[in-house]
Amino acid sequence: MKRLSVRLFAHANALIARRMVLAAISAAPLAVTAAWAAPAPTPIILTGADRRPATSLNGDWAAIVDPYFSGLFSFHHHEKQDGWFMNNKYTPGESVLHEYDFSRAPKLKVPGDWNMQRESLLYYEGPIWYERDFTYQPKEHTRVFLHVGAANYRSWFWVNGRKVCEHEGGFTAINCEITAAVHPGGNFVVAAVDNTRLEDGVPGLQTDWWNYGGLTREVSLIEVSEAFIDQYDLHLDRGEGSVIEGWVHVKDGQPGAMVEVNIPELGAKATAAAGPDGRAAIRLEVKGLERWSPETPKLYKVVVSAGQDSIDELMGFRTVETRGTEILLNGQPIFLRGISIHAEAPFRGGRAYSDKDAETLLGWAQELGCNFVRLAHYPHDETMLRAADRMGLLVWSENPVYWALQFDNPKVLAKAEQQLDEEIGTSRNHAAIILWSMANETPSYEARTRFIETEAARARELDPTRLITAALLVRGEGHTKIIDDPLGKALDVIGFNEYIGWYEQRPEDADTTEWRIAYQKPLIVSEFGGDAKAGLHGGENERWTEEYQASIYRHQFGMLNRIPQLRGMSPWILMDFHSPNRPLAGIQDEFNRKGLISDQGQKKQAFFILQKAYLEKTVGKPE
Ligand code: GCB
Repeated sequence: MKRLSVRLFAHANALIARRMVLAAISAAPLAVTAAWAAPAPTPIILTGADRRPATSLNGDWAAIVDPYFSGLFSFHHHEKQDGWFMNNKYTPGESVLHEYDFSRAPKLKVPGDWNMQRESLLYYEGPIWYERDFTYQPKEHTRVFLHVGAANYRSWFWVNGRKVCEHEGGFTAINCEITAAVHPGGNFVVAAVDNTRLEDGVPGLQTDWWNYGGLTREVSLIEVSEAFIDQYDLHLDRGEGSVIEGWVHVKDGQPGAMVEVNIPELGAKATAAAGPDGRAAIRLEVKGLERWSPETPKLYKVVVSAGQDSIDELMGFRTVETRGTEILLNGQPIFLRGISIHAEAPFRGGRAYSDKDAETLLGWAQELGCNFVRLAHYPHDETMLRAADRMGLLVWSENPVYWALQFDNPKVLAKAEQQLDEEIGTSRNHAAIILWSMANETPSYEARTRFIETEAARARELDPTRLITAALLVRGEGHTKIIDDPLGKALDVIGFNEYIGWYEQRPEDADTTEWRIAYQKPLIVSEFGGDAKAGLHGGENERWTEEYQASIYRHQFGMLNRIPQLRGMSPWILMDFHSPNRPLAGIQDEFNRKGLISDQGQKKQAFFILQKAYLEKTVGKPE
């Protein structure tokens, strides 16, 4: 205690908090150690978390780089979480953790990946400890959650020395209840985030994007009442078109708890009682509804309430379905003029997380003439989905089942399903999302097919109102390409990636390529393209030039127009993005250069080629 009192902490409040923990340690050292190391409850899924009043914990967090993860695993037994932090907790100056003193540690910004913040962390793959102080006044009958927009890839959280949760998966939100861990005044939160790639991870070891680590999205505290609305689903009924239906789930409510959904602008209100499972079925007759569409992205204020709890949502209502080889939006055939987008921040690089990032990326997509974006290759930030709702861009949302996973490992399936549950559970009320994509370019064999069929069935069960897709690989050589991956059976819409003119053949080979497609279903070409360094000019036959990339695009359109069931496209990709797989010095410099726009916002020739085709509607089926 004496030594603690002479140490300087950033905030006096935090000092008090730590003293209290210290006092507890001296009183009952074993009990506190257990609280620090004990398995923590799993995080919950919160729909509309960003619509709740929140206290931001963004900003500077103290950060300690711990490449051997000694803080979590001791040198005696690596299988057990009993490392330095576990055994001693974070008690600067008072434990054997003399070296691990957050008050002296440099800072990292949250939200933000660590790779782009410090040169020495550019290639870092491993654990980093984060710490931040906060003040809090607990309120009666109020529960509080630590909300983390995303932490890549595994993460562990403690509040005032009590472990509050663990999570795996780098692109979905984490909500840890911390009600029992906080106290009045100064508190502190410690997070360990580890971006080590795992053989049994989702994604696995290989990806064509940078493995950005850290607390990459916003962190906040969210307060709710004792019984609260954790998830809800409201959507326009496909059949009648004048009924909004769905459900609201009340967590820890009394049986029969009353739920209300109110859309003031439509004068529509419904009340329903929650069943024994906490779920209340909702049905609202609506008159004069203006449907959400890319042309009219109308959003309504929707108030969802139960007892003391209430959320103000902003939602659009539309239907999406297939009929034969058509995709129908609000009952009308639509062609998806799209572009693929990574969650890479324009200009500054690194992970995108802000409204401004979303508006820049989606603004470029609109300028290109898009009505559709493929948000590859993992669930994007909530801000991106809100922006898509607002701006009227249809969305393909994707889970990170990418390339080779351990498809025969049931643990991997469980991880993929958990991420799918989180993706659908948090973003199911965005009118913009029309497609859930199960996978990208996975090799066709039995275990893979079973794995993704299982996922697809789960997605359908969770959300029967949207279409299920995946980006498939194409078979065939020369001028006949074949799409017959058995996974196609499980999909509503077939996506496929092809790189004619880049990884194979010449751009002009597209002119004479024919497609054989085993499924009478709508088709989306979910990727095509090639690399070009912005500002590098030369002949059409010179690889890496803007002219070569433009030529790939030009030759694609005729071929695509000869595929009668083509219902959309999302070429690869809107903007150049960091990838360690792209080392070519002077050209790629660790960027995948297939962007139509450079990472610094320079538009390449291909941007204007695609823009013209989209604006003049010379590619795709007339709607
Ligand atoms: C693909 C992948 C995408 C890559 C792209 C490329 O097929 O789906 O993640 O970045 O090709 O540039 O090779």
